[in-house]
Amino acid sequence: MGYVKTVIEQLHSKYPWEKEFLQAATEVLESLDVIVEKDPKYRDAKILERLVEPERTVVFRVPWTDDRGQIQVNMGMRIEFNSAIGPYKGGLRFHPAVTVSMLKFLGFEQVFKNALTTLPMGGGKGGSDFNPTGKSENEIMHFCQSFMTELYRHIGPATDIPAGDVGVGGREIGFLYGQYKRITNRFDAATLTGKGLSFGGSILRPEATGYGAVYFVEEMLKTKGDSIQGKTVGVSGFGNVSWGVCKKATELGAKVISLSGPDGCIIDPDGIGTEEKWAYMLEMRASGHDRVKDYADKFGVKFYPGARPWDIEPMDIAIPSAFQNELNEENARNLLKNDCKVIAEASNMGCTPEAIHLINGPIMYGPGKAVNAGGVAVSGLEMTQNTIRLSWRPEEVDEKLKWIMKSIHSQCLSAAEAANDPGNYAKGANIAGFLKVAEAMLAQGNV
Ligand code: 2IT
Repeated sequence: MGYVKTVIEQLHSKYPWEKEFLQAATEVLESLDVIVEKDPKYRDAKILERLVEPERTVVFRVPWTDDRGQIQVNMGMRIEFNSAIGPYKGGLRFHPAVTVSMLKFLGFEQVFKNALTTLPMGGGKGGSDFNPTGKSENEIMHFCQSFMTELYRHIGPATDIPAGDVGVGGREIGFLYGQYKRITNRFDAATLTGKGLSFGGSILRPEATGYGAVYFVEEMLKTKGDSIQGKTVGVSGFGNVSWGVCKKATELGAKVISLSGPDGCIIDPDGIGTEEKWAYMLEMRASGHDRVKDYADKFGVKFYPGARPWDIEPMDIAIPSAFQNELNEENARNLLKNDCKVIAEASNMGCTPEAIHLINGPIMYGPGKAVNAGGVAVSGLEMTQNTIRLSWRPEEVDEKLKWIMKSIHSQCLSAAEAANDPGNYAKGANIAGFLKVAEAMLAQGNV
């Protein structure tokens, strides 16, 4: 049996309950077929078997007291997946659905994504099943402090550098950093990224994932002699990533018509394109209610309870920006029917495998690990600024972000071309990321 197939089968029999992780790993491994079957060095060094097993996983208890004085207990975790090319780097997700499987899928994707950024960062991910919805600021702070009281011993500027993800934004990073500094008595700014501007954060980090995604889409369209100008864009979610997409897509002349939340979605035919609307998105997120209906009430547009934005109005570009598997086969079929040109995942693993199977080819498909890498890339720039104790100007950071997204785009295209599958960004991203990590692993021996 082929090497890739063997490793996929081993993984399925070893961790049959880890659904999301198996989904992510299978997708990546299958696209490495062309590379690893023709050169025995990968099989001899057991590179794939090592790649799919995290270097270290820390699981811990997070006890805290809520506003009523009741004791609460959550699960905390950090998965240090791969440090071949740099210290572990990746976000923290606070969400009630968080499991080992979810964090393993995110950590695994992060390894390849970080390799694509051109920066020296390994991959990791962490989080908790803590549900931030409806919690007071006091409860959030106490939870973050308790979480860091264990996490601090596993992280540091040369070891592991967490950041935000779903449920963890600037406010949470502030609380986490404060507790880290208090316990260690060190101002190690490069231990966390996404910090506030007043204590070592980078300009443009909040915008970076969304801006980067739009830059990537612009590069994709450019290969067809097209551009984002005048296009209709559908977005899901209403958090940090969606906010950045709305701002940059509008700036480049597109119209963003949708947002979504756990309660449903909204369609704004005038476009989510004003400072007032963007500020309101931040307000909705900060409220902790986690519902998008508020936008419809505020701006007098239509709310669709329980619906996803993909099927309601035709869109030229679909940018899932909320969660994994948020665009399925049926959504993909409708997008195809409505003549959608680009589907670009700003969320990690935004599309289901069945959706990807349908769209990759007929529609230009950008995988999360390439499209959303601008976020972690600017985190890398934040670490550098912390290390050299200097803050770059907004134009400097933006220029570096643009350059990195262009580089990721061309790495994907070149790798896809070399694999005889031109235009397959998903395959190209996996191969280009793999080659960088595998080379470092081979050079460093069996560790
Ligand atoms: O999925 C991601 O790349 C992130 N949540 C950002 C990670 C980071 O370290 O900035």
